[in-house]
Amino acid sequence: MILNSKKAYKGVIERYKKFLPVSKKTPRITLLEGNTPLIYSPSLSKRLGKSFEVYLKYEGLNPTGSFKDRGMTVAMAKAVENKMKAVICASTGNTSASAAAYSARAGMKCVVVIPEGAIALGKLAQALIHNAKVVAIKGNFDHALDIVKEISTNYPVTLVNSINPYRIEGQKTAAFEICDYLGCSPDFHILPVGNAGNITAYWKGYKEYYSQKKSSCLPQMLGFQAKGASPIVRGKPFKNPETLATAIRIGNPASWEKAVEAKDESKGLIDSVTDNQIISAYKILAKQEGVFAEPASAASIAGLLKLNKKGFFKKIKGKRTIITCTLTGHGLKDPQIAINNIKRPPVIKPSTKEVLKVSGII
Ligand code: AN7
Repeated sequence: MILNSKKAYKGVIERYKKFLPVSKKTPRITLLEGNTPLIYSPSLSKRLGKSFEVYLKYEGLNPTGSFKDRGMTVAMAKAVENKMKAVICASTGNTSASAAAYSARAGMKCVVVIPEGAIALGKLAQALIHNAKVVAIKGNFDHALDIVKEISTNYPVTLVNSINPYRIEGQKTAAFEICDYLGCSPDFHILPVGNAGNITAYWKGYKEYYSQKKSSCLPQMLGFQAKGASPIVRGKPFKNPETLATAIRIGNPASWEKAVEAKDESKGLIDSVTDNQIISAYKILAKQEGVFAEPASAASIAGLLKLNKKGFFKKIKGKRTIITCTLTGHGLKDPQIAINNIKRPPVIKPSTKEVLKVSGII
């Protein structure tokens, strides 16, 4: 590192190396991911009631705009350490953006296989500009994952989907950050579930911190799938998953069993939310909190609101209840969804009077 200030933030590998499968020899392939803010949410806290505190873990502020960077830094560092020359992944978008950026950083060849027409524009732009070899298939994410698994088994290419254990290792650092920030673990942790790597990673992180006595309790894990792509809730794979939250349009999650384990061990739940509930939460976040997260991320908030309506969160006398919600990706990833869900601005004559009239200043 050129700038060698002791105090400078150096990314998740360096910060949490004691908890990660790395050594001094492991190269720090980093874009300074992690260290994302845990933002207190006044309006959501108010909705739940007096003794409740809701916090947003805003992962959209990672270098490529999603939580994937935490896992990718470790997966890429290990691929370089193991002298690999190429990586491959299937993706609903964010994994490909992250893999492409970290590959560029590492000087690694990167191949990404995506479902044609089902990737948000920002994510596709990222994969392309970082010079990944992008291949679109006439099929969905699940087909793409089958293909890359087969290729990585038979050819000298490292798979960087979350089946790669280093991805989970890196992603668990988000749970560490939350405990470090709060000084304890939250009572509930809510997050979207797609391929189910992240819920697996958070639960692993919370458990490790607890067993190392870095936190004194464990949260209940509450995962939310999109209704049209909710295989874990239904108990069987979806052949044709459908949701406007394309990031979690997954019919047969790779970490299915681990997600169920996280739910059971933590006495939590995995439930689903409709696209309408997702969009409603997406707008609440943007309008009332000033936080722009992509639709899949808003599934956390849609889940929070759904459970709150049902009276799930019980007030405990003399105790505050802390709920953390992961916002997995930035809203700018999918500008089209935003445009589709707002009123277009009026186009008027270039006159001061007209602007004053239309803008409601007078
Ligand atoms: C914004 O990029 O699967 O349950 O290929 O991009 O760990 O899969 C993305 C998943 C949630 C679900 N929110 O996380 C991919 C991909 C956003 C995401 C998820 C994804 P997992």
